[in-house]
Amino acid sequence: MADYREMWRSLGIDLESHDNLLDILGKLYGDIYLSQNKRPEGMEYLDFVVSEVHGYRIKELLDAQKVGSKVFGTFCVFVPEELIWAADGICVGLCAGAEIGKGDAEKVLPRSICPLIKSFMGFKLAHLCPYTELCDLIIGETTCDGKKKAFEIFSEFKSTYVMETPQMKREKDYDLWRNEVYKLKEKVEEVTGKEITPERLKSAIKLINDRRRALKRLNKLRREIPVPISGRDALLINQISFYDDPKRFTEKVNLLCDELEKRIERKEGVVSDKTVRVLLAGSPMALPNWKLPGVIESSGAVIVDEESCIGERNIRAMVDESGETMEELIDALVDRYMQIDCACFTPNNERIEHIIQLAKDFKVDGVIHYTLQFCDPYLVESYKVEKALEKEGIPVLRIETDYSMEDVEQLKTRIEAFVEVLR
Ligand code: BJ8
Repeated sequence: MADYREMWRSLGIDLESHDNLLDILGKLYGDIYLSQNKRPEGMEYLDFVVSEVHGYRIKELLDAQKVGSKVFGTFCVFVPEELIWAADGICVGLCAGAEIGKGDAEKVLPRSICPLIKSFMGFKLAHLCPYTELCDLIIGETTCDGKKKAFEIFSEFKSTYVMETPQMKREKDYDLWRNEVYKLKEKVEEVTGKEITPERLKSAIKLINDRRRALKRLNKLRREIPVPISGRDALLINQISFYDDPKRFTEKVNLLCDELEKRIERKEGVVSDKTVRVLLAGSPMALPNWKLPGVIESSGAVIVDEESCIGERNIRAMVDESGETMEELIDALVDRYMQIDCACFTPNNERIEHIIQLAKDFKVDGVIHYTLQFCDPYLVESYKVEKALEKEGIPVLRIETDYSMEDVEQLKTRIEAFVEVLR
């Protein structure tokens, strides 16, 4: 990696702690990713992106800012990023998947709050995320109570705008959300100084739909037996989709899919066709949260799909591209985003239907339902998920964990036992 220390210093990054962070991440990546056998060649690009996660991409974003672009950071797939790209802005999904700056975060947040929230606060307070530092605006949302309240505190340290997300899907909730989408459009126009015209919005919708199409294509290939790519690699690709340049990323994922299709023709899997197949469902796995996938795939199973926001939930629905007027295009965004089946909604039966459908489509032997500690929406919903899966005769294992490595051995014991039963 080139020497980026001057660039990080200019962003106010705590260089010493940052060096430690990169060392730890490098080692973790080596253990979980580079140790895998039969990885597709197309993963080289993803390895490069990860190795330059705080380098090359940050430089690209700073260069874009120098010529007038604005960068927006988000923490939820509910933010309609098409509006940002339509104003020549750049949207980055910020990392919140590591136990970073925990001590700093716990000075302003309760200890018993979800690790994802603690992580985004910790990254900011410990000055360890160049993305957060360079963002012109952070867009938060009122999805769960923890996040909603945490953004009040976060906004003391970084310019933050919060969207109100509905909790139900009635007519009046659609109206509320439509209103919020229009308000975000105005906010983005104010920050960027660019007018979002129907033409620009239409082309931004196509840009992001293309990325979703490529990820959908990748996911579909994972239905094959033997599966041509590991769950760890597929998760990584989904994680990177949140911050890489969308056009370049889409091209690379499509190239990878070409390679995987050839593997499938040759019946060449990343693991044998006898390997236990699992669906991983539940709370999102933000970068660099690789703990559980690492444990599962070193316990004799392969993850063939993720029912999560860093996976299916983010790519399932497309935005209708046929609209011409601003009203039609905004309505298309509203309809698409209201199809998200986050556990923050009540009722949320469609999520349970989706999980059952995915379990069948991906021919899984069992489901691992994963929840982050203190994530009430997914923890509470796991009861209904488990009941529905049992009714279908699909074995399920419920796991609740955080970002620390302390429970790895315990997780391994439970998962190995589950895999043994499935086998
Ligand atoms: S659309 S899942 S990305 S809110 S912060 S709910 S882990 S307690 S992130 Fe999410 Fe949007 Fe929904 Fe997806 Fe739980 Fe933590 Fe809340 Fe969380």
